[in-house]
Order: sequence, then structure tokens, then C-alpha cells
Amino acid sequence: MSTAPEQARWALIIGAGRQGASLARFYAGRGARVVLNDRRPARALVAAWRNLAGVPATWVTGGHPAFLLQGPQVVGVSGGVPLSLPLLQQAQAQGLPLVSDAGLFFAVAPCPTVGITGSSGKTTTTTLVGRMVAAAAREAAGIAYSQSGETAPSALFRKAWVGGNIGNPLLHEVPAMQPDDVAVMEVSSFQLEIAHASPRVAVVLNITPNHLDRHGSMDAYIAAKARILAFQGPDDVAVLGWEDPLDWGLREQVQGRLVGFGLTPPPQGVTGVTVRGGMFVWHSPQAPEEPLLPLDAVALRGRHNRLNVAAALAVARVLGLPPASMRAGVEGFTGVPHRLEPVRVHRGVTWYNDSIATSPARVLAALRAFDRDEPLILLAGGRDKHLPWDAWAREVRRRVTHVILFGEAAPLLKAALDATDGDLPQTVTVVPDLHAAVQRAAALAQPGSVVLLSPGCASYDQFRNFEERGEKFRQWVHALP
Ligand code: UMA
Repeated sequence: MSTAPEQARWALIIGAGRQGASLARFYAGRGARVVLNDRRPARALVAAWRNLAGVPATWVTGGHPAFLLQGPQVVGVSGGVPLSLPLLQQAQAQGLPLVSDAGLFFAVAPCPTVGITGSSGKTTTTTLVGRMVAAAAREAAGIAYSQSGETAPSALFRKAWVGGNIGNPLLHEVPAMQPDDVAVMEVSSFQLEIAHASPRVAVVLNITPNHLDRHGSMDAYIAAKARILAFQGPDDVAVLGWEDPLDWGLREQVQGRLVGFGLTPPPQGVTGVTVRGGMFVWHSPQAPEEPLLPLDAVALRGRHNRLNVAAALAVARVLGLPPASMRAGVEGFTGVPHRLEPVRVHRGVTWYNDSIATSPARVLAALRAFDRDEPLILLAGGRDKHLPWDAWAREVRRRVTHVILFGEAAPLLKAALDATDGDLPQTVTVVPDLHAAVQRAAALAQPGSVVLLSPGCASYDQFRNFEERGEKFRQWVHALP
């Protein structure tokens, strides 16, 4: 019989990023032999190496040589490493299990786990659930996870662990976790693609085209997302949105209990969170509706954010949190950095940083968060991820007054606009980079305008990641005279 991945005595880990480091700590902590491999040369990995000082591991850098496959019982793969890598293809051909930090975490966590995935809204929803759980723990409300969704007021609930794709992997924190904690994890399709375990509560927020450069097709991308449900049992819960046809289509694959969410009335017979009379409510076909939270407690802009709140409330209700903790988690929450983040009001112009929007679908959600009478200047571009741009072009033609295109994808986006009919934008400008785009926007903006960086593309043509792009944007906006 083959060893369970978490029991492996020799682990090869590909990618010395945050997920790779967490995998290395996890296996080393269990006494396994760890080989950490990265394509970058040693001199580029000094920070990673320092960070792992004291963790016994053999480092192999500057490539992915085939000899690495002689000996390991498992291959841990960091999110940024594509499965098309020849070494990983060879590992699979040899029958070696590939694991992600998230899959391992769901397999070994000693406490109830919530996994949140989707094409957009993951970070906001994960943060919201984390805040709600933390509020419940703070109040020592004595609430425990309960499989039936009923409140168990006598049990004590200690601490919320929040992490995953949001930035800090949770895997290496497992030894510090206790059974009466709750772990809330943002999970990407890259982590799910090779996950071998599911969370107790699995949330799929929505599914729109994203990462097709990596997954190859929409079907493969949906299959990766659906894997969050694949290893659930009959006592587990799947939270799906009924407004998104691809998301709702996954209900065929639910193994345990289905809980829905949406702002429209729920489909016949479905239990979940919806909106009625200005309130988020828990709707169940068998019982009177329970009020959870007034809609106006939500400070976040946009319908997509109200959907994120509905999903977070569904999780909170499944966990048995009281409405007071739900409210405490939502109130005062104005969003996470780089997601429709207000940066500055300067000369009557409001600047927003939505650098996280690395797909056209996310840009549509951002555009729809603004009132129709707000003149919009959109900054878009970066590195394309082989995504369809026609819906984006139609919405930009309907909604945006000036569009400024930058980076590698600028000609592609311009061609998409040229191929679409409509009155707007008044101007379409192509500039080399984001700095030039900020300068151009400042020149075009009038008092009352909104300038929105919502690139629709990855950042890698000019930045390390979307965070760096957002930080530079903030810096350049604050430097405007
Ligand atoms: N590498 C190789 N060989 C390769 C490719 C990469 O050795 O063929 C090495 C690189 O040289 C580098 C390391 O792998 O040293 C990078 O690994 P990584 O990109 O997985 O970086 P991490 O720091 O581990 O970041 C990952 C997630 N990155 C990706 O999934 C691409 C982060 O999500 C996540 O926050 C972090 O782990 C903690 O869990 C970022 C992201 O863009 C934010 N995620 C995508 C998204 O949200 O859309 C999925």
C-alpha cells in the first residue's frame, strides 16, 4: 500500500516561495527528509534561504534536474509552478503523488476547516469570515462548529486562523492549532488542481474565465475549482452561489449538504442566504426566515461585494456564529488593499486601486460598482492570460469615458475595443507603462471624475506581482502635484 502524502519520509518540494517554504517546514517538522528545489539560482534565493534558516533541507537551485526524482515519496508543488513542468510530468509518470500546501492542510488540520475559492472575491470573503469568527472568539461566545448547522452554545471556540492564497500559508502552523479553533483558507485553482483532501466547509464564490494560460481550457479550470468538493464526506457542507450558472452547476458534485447564497430569491427547496426587505436572511424551506444582518451594514461598494457578504454569512451560519458576530465582522470593514481600494481624493478626482483585477471579469465587477453618472477613467493592461476580451470591450464602450492602456497587452485590448461598437470612450490612449498611465489620467481628469486602476491582466510584464503594481500606483497617485 502506498504511503499517505502527509506520512512521507522524503519530500521533494518545487518552488521556494511562500507555499514551498510552508511545505518544507511542515515535512521537516515531521522529521521527513526535505529537498527544496527552485529554478532560480542560489543568489536570487538568499531571502528565502534566510527565512528557512534552521529548517533542515537540502537545496537544489538553478533548474529542475531529473535526478531529484530518485528517492522522494511525495512532491510538494508551490502555486506558481505549472504542472506542465517536465520534472512534474515525469514525477506523475513515475506514480509519485503531487500535493499542494492546501490539500495537505485539509488532510491534517486538527480543527474544522473552511476553504474559499472562486474567480473573484476570495480574499474579501475569506477576510470577512475570519473577522466574523474572530469576533465570535473574542466575545467568547462559546460557539462550536456543528455539522447540522445548529448552534452549540455550550462549546468553547478559541481562535480563527486565516490564510492560504491570501498570503500566508497555514500548513506549517498546524502544530499550534487546536480542535476548538477554526481555519479559514483562501484557495486558488493552482492549489486545488492537485489537492487530495477537501475542507469541511467548501465555498465556491463564482466561476468566470481566469488563468486559462495555465489551465489550458475553461473545462480544466472548472475541474480544478470543483476539486474543492471532491473529497468531502456526507457530513460536510458545500456553499455555492445560485446566481452564477457555472458555480451553481457544481451542485451536481456536492457530496454532503448544499447551502446556497444569492441576492435574488433562492431556487425552490434551497437553504441559504438571500436578501429580503433590506436584510440578509437565512432562508430554509422548512422554517421561518432568520434575519442575519441589515444590507446597509455593508460599507463595501458594488453588488459583487454584497454577494461576497452573503457567502460569508452563509459560512458563518453553517459554523453556528451568532448574528452579533456576523455584524461585528462586517461593520467597519471597508475592504482589503488592492481591491477597489480608495487611494486619494485629489483636486476633486477620486483614485481607486483595483490591482487585484487580473481578469476581464473582475474589471466588469469593478466598473459596475460605480454609479452611471460618475465619469470613469479606466487604466488597463499588463500581461494577458489568454482570456476573452469581448464582454470587457462592450462594457468599456458603455461605461468608461476615457481608457488608458499600458503594458504588453495594450495592443490586444485596443484591438478588442476597435472590434466593438459603442459611443464611448471619448479617448483611447496607449502608453508604455503604468506610471505614464497615471500621468495621462491626471491630465484628463476633471473634478468629479473617478480614476480606476483595474488592469484585467497579470502584472508580471512590469512588476513582481499585483501587490507591487498596486503599491507603485498608490505611490505615484500620492506624488501627483
Ligand atoms: N518556480 C520554480 N519553477 C517554476 C516556476 C516557479 O522553481 O517553473 C519558483 C520561483 O522561482 C519562485 C517560486 O517558485 O521561487 C514561486 O512560487 P509561487 O509563485 O507559488 O510563490 P509563493 O510565494 O509560494 O506564492 C504562492 C501564491 N502564488 C501563486 O499561486 C502563483 C500566492 O498567490 C499566495 O499568496 C502564496 O503562495 C501564499 O499562499 C498569489 C497569486 O497570484 C497572490 N495567486 C493566484 C491568484 O490569486 O489568482 C493563484
